[in-house]
Amino acid sequence: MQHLRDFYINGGWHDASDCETQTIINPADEQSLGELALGNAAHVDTAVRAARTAFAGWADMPLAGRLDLLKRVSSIYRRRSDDLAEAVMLEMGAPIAFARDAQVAAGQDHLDAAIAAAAGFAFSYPLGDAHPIDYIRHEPIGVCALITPWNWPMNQIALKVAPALAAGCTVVLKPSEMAPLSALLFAEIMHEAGIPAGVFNLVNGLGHTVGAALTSHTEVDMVSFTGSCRAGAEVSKAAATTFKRVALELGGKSPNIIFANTDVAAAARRGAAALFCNAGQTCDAPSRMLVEQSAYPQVVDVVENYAQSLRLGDPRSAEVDMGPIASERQFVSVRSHIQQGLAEGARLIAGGADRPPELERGYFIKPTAFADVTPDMTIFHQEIFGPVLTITPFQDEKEAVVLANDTVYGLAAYLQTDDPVCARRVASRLRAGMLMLNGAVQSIEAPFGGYKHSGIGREGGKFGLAEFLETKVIAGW
Ligand code: TXE
Repeated sequence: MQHLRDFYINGGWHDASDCETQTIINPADEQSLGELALGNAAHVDTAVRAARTAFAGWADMPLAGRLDLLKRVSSIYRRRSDDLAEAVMLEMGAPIAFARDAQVAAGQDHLDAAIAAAAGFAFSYPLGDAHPIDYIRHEPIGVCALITPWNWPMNQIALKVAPALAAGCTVVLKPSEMAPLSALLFAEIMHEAGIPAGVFNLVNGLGHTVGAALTSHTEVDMVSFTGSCRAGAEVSKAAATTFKRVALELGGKSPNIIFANTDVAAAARRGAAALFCNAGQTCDAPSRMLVEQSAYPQVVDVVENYAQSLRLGDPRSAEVDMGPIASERQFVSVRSHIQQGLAEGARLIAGGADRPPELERGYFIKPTAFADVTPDMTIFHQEIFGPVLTITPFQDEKEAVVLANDTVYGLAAYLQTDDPVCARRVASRLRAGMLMLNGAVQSIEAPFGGYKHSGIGREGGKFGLAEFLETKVIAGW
């Protein structure tokens, strides 16, 4: 793998071979994929200053010029999709078909959606007839630090880089230190597209060093972060003293309410499939299934059969539905949640904490489901971020809403019912940023983000673009 010991700064590859390194581990076989250079505050400073110097020219470039460049990025990204998919598979264990058709494809979709959103965005306009002298301009906020995680690496990078650049901002990207391979290919793509020096920079490193240096740097105007609530809180605190704008996309424990009046088997299967895809490592996964009592035994049955039918194994194989968990740290954490569920008395209906016997190496966890999970249990509340589904019965609509909202998170909520009046009533009572009714999936232009501890701000389409803009009024225009 090229560039593991380089950072991309000011339009070129910056040799970082004298830095400390971290071994990148393939979660499917626990073997080394290479040594990644870990940057420090001095590298961050160099990258941020390059971004600051480039800002005026990039922000002044007509929108069409910025979008032409992003279109070149999009077309090179398309051409290099197989390389990106291979990198995602190696670094975080996604099965190759899923890596290509979901993980890398999502990045492509976000690149194209950001271009379309910016092309149709009203960056300036008179305030209105009642205020003829006031003119509104939305201007790029400045230098942005973009900090991304390992679970959907290309999705999250494209979802931040593309709108930031379209808005006229310059950026320093710090990808996850656990999944840096696809990010380095992304920097190669930016370089080949001809991104002007300093507009896009990448520094690899750890959260408490490179991440912290970015969030406290006086020349950074905004931090857009996706990751854990723990790190999100640290980012907010570090950013506060220099009054940066902070956008946070954090965790979730999203409820999936299934009423008995719907096609219960289809709803249960769909819910389980959505949770187990990407081995449960998706922030808006429907990880808490809430089921109307009369449909409960049937749902438990369907989930049990579905979980047991999934094929776990080598992500290089086309015959595999689920790969390993992305890292040893996550592997340990997910297994301890499963053990906790057992200790607290939840009924294990599929999977468990033991390694699958046929997979001695790699961070594999069997698709796991617990029934009879009650709100006093830890697994009902904590984000597990692995292939672990909980199922809880409810008596009526009122109890379903109370259970669904009984969480510090508010990212997504899923609702299955054949009664449209009930669907709208319940949808309006759920405290979450994204509501999916009867298997509908939000469009790529829709706002992505959550209430409560799930974060601050929205990504995607025109909503994501707006996060990177300041608002100015010019009176007397
Ligand atoms: O996340 P971290 P981890 C949740 C999920 C998972 C848990 C832990 O529940 O089990 O978080 O995952 C950078 N200042 N999500 O430990 O540490 C870090 O280097 C600045 C949900 O891997 O938050 C990496 O680039 N940056 C989530 C990024 O934050 C810091 C996706 C994510 O790492 C930092 C991932 C600091 N002080 C995990 N500390 C989602 N919302 O999709 C860390 N980082």
